[in-house]
Amino acid sequence: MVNPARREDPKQEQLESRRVSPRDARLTTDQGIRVDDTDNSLSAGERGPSLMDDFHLREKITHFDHERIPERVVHARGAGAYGHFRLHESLAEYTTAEFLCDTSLTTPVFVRFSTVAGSRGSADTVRDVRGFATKFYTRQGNFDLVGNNMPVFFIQDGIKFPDFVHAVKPEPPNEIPQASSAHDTLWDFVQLQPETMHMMMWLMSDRALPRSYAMMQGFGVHTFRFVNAEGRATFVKFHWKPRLGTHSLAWDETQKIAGKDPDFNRRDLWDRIGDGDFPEYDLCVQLVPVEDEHRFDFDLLDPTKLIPEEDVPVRRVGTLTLDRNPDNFFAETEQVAFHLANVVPGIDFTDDPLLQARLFSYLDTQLIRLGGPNFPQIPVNRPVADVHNHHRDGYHQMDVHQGQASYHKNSLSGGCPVVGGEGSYTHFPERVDGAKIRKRSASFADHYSQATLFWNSMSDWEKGHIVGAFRFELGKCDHKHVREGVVEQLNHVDHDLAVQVADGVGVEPPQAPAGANHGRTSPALSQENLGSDSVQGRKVAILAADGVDSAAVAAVGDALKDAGAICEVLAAKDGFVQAANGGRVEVTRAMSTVASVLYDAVLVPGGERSVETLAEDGDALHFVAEAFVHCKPIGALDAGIDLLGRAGITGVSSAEGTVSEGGVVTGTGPGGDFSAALIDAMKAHRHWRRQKSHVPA
Ligand code: HDD
Repeated sequence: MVNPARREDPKQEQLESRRVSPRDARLTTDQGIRVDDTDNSLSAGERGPSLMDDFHLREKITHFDHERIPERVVHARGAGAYGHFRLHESLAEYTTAEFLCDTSLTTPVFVRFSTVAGSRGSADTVRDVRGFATKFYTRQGNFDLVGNNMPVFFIQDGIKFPDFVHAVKPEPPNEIPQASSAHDTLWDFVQLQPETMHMMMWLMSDRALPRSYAMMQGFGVHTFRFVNAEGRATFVKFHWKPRLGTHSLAWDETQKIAGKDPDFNRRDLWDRIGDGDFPEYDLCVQLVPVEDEHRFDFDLLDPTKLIPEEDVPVRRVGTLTLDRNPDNFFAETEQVAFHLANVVPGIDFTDDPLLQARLFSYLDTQLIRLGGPNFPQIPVNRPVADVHNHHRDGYHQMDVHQGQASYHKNSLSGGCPVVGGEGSYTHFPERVDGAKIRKRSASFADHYSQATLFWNSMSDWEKGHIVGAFRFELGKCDHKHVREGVVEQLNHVDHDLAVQVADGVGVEPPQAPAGANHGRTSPALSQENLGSDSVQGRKVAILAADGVDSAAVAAVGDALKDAGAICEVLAAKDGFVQAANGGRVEVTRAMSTVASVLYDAVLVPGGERSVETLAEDGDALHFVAEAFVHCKPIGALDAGIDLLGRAGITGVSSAEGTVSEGGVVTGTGPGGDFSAALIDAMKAHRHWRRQKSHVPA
């Protein structure tokens, strides 16, 4: 479904000529010859051998044999979408990049979200960094912002990337564990490479468990360089801020979703776009004048550091809207090729050593993955800007280049294509001077201050989740010295953190802090401060059985839908349930096909017979109890309140009217009050302070 508000989209127009529909078509070979039978091979007699004459058989099998291409060495698992970017505030003072200067322009984009460690078929909800890669099809050529949902990285120098990736990927002897960092090699790497500590704090936080791709931030990570029309440079960090707020799943929940619906995030993105509930993000920049390059207590070129938003404000300059699902996963999402070196005039690199290695790696990897140098001609990768050069031939050349001369300079093609002129890319003439050395800059040496800043900035519940994550991951490590080594590193971040982790993983807690905690915080880092006022796209399960109060289902359901939520009625069987008033309530899904982990909130409407039936149903009781344990908003009306008690949830109010406490909303009668209170509870997304509950689920 395309956003009807969009008038023209040069990328979609370009793709249209490549789209192939089977409608009204006849089955043919690749040579266009109509096929009379595709179910039986050509054979000599009914039970005789197949014949080499059967070109259709041979072609069909051969193509099938060659269907697979290598998966990405990292970020293999992903989901993509098209959209557009609108600029609200011109950055012409800082950059000549046209799409960031002209507020009248709409730039088409393709975005691919991904996990990092798992294979193509791995589950979406693993603990991992999420990739957030955006290809802007600008009129000046493609600009790729290849970022993550965390603002820092594991290592400072790209030469360590293969080491890091080998450590985090499944272990060589048995290829276990899939898509998980909870194993010895990763933590062995971490304990010996303290520059990982800041990123490990992020990875152990809830940021690694996004509820939805529409509810996570994105970051360009590196410091890039803007260059304006006068040639003046400004350092820039790119951020994406989701309009729906930044929200996460519970760790226990993610593990269960990995079995119940391994495509959870992919499906969520697909459904949102299909339903017209388009994910939106603000593009934000942090700008640092070159004169201020050395004013920070860290190096701007160090990708394990962020610039606290309290130090350099984040300016919202434009909005990205994802509004079209791809037609074909392989053709588009699998074949899309991002490359950090795809920049347009006005955007340039810095000497960040991680960034520099990436400039090599992305082009290199596409050559093996996509099979040759012509991958930029694959439809999803093709710029909307004209492409003319003397690159020729190679596997799968799609263009038919005319003319005699494929070299520069030439007179035979009139000197074309002409080099240079207005709008050409000019590299920033940075002055460089130095001896060839292999040595990390002393300005990269502090590995702990920002890890401590992150820890200090967390709310109590976030700290609890981080400690739990470290305990889980280290608890999976067989080697005690690895666990000890990590605890020792954590003691440099924060003593209390190290003691709590040590306590959970059978390691002697450190006696004294390795250094004093600087006590600084950055409130912008805490998810406590990153909510939104919207319940758009949140999924609510309404539990029902025969005898349900259909008026309550309709009233609360309508209020939730008006607020943008999605309501699904769940019952023991598909079809419908008989309402208390004799009518019917349509069932969206049988409860056995779903689970509470696939919903954001639960509603138990009244109707005594319905509640009695649900109370006898283990699936229903577990549904409510589990939602409670995962700190989800729960609404219960009239007799429905009893079901909470039967599910082991104690201390629930049975007072008259609407009562909302800790995300549990009870009501007698589905008045406007109740719906409003439930929607308010849903805005908080989760009521994490509830987590000390002892409800068994
Ligand atoms: Fe990378 C893919 C993000 C460091 C080498 N990377 C890849 C993707 C994302 C990132 C989002 C998936 C793109 C897609 O959807 O197709 N990578 C990052 C970020 C990094 C980073 C934010 C640090 C700031 N990467 C990094 C380094 C190297 C690579 C240091 C190598 C020196 N990355 C690759 C790669 C991949 C890749 C091997 C695999 C598939 C691909 O490129 O197209 O070249």
